[in-house]
Amino acid sequence: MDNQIIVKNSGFIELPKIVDGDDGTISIAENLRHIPFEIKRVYYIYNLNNPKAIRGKHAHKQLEQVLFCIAGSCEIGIDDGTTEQTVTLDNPHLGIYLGTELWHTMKNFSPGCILLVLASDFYSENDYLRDYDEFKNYLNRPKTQEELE
Ligand code: T46
Repeated sequence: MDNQIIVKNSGFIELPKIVDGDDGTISIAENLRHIPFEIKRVYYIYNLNNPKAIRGKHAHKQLEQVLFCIAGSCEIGIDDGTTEQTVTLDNPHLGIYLGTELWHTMKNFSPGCILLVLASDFYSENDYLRDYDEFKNYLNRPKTQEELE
């Protein structure tokens, strides 16, 4: 895994873990303690049987999320419009925070990969930027006074 994330609005999230030897490990994610927002939605992506699958390919205007690969591994590509980076997720207690306005992709899923996502809001298609040019235009939009403060 890359040691450092340089793309803006993003970063690693390391959850505490309680290791019970060969009897298992517990990782814990609490609202506003380990996760930097109120969790309103949880979803998970699995049955990734197509090794060439590339998911994501969009950005969010307002939504914040944390992604954990709780089984197997995958790669997360992130792009803030200026800087791009690819991060490998291969440890259930190490996640990646994706803030607003980040183009992201998920790919190179290992067999049995399960991606768990904690999200700051309910699903809304209006929050998606699903076209890369639309994403770039959104980044370059004139900012409101509220956004500038
Ligand atoms: C994201 C990455 C990390 C819903 O109806 N409700 C939901 O909560 C979600 C997550 C999806 N959907 C529907 C919308 C589409 O018709 O499920 C379908 C597939 O969604 P999408 O193509 O956006 O899936 P991914 O894997 O490309 O992206 C998902 C999240 O949608 C997205 O917010 O950031 O995981």
